[in-house]
Amino acid sequence: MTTLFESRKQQLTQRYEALITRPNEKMPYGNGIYDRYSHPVLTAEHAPLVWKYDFNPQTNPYFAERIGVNGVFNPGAIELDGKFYLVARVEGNDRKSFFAVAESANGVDGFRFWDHPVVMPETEEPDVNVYDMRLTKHEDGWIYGLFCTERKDPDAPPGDLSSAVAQCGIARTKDLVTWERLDDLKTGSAQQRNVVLHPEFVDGKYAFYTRPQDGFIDAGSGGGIGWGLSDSIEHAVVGQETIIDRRYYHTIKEVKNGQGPAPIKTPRGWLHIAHGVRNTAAGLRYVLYVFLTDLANPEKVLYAPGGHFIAPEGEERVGDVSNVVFCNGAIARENGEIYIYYASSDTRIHVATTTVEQMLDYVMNTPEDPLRSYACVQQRINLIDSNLKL
Ligand code: M1P
Repeated sequence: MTTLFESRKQQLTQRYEALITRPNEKMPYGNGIYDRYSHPVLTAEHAPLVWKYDFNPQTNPYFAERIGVNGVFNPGAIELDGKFYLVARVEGNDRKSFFAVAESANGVDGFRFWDHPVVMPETEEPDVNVYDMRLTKHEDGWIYGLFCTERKDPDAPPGDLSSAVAQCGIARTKDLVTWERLDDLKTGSAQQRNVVLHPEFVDGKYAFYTRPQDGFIDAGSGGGIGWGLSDSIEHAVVGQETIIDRRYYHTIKEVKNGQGPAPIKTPRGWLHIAHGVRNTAAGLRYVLYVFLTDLANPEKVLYAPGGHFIAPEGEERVGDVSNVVFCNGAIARENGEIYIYYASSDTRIHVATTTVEQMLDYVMNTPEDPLRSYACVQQRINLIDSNLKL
């Protein structure tokens, strides 16, 4: 007679394999800028069963879940030897996040996690939580992973068990398996999140995109996406941070913003995907936007299309932190294809595909935000009138 253990194990294994091998189709129509897909590429359900269940019938007769996975989101992304790798943020039911690598042959479906999560070494000051890795293939030959390391605020008053300090952790690897942890980045800011390493040396130094902020949640006086140089990567220090992409009143990045993946090098400049945050009666709303910076001076913005590039749609709008899209991973292939991995509502991961040509067309031909309703109407009338003349 089949035991409960055996039948549950068999059913769940079949369901898991069906999920991993499910084809993912391009959604019809698109917007001419990128294509969305019918299914997320990674979800909590993609976590291998051996991560969650005790497979021993003696100790787990009900084949019950022992260590749950709550969400899989905000991945770093990289192509190695023609394969697509995501270093996802996996959040356990216990709210702690860790990193795990999933790989796919085509970048849109078939993502399967490796057997073991990443073992990220700690510094002398242990991390309480780590998340949101940005991967950079640097010209020095290493693959760097920069991520947020979060620890309890030592200055929080007694009883305040929520205040935290966020800083930038730095690790490097050659194969995504073995990671060498370096010193956390030092800057003049009380808190840092969304720090990204530029792929090339600038003036012979390591260059960082930063996001200075006063509080754990509030950007406060942190004016936007910052930029700074460091002599060393092993003991990285950014002495001077310059704001290169500011926040503005009544825009999609009014409350805060942050650099997404490492910028993509194109013939016309560095292509940046970033997130912008505004407040609403229903809470914060996170959308993605794009800008292009100068090839020789990556801190100089050349084009900045107004408005959002990707905003949460349909099921993307709902999750643990609803009304959020967030991107810290993209893959630009030699053939000009770009795979943008974005997470929705701190819950699951999607892909949008486009090309360098389409993105340059978007970034160079979309008007800037004119910052006032009257000016927006003029901008739209110009478009209408030139269309009606055709
Ligand atoms: O919950 C939305 C996002 O909030 C933070 O991003 P930011 O620092 O820009 O506010 C991060 O915790 C991120 O992981 C999360 O997706």
